[in-house]
Amino acid sequence: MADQKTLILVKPDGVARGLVGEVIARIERKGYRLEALELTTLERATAEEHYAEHTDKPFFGELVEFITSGPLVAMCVSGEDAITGMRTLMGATNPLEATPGSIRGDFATIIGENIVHGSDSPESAARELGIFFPGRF
Ligand code: IDP
Ligand code: MG
Repeated sequence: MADQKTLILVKPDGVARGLVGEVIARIERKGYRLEALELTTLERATAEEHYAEHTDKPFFGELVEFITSGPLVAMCVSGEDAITGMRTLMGATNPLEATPGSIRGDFATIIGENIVHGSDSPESAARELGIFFPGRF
């Protein structure tokens, strides 16, 4: 058990569909805390840095296109085992496999537009929080 901080994004599809409040409500209801929150539209270079691990994937181009297509909400979320806990709250990457009751299971149908991002490890969380909230966490 550990108090952790993680980067959560409500991606442009979630913002466009008016799901920001819904996602935040689930995070708060679960018992996690908001440490920082910002509405922002990513520059291409920032998006490429954020998704650097996927540079060689065939879907990298559309991924960067999509994440820069409109405003997103970036948050630092904290709590006990918040990194893994938020991944559970989000559901599987592919909404087809995401359990009903999870954010992706309840609100998404396709993998490219799956509403939320959450860091997948302490190393990713530190790196990603440094991109979105430099010098703060
Ligand atoms: P994650 O968001 O659950 O951590 P990752 O494997 O890190 O999943 O992929 C990053 C994002 O890239 C996913 O959330 C999804 O939107 C998109 N993605 C992943 N795999 C595919 C794919 O095969 N086709 C299109 N988009 C994908
Ligand atoms: Mg990931």
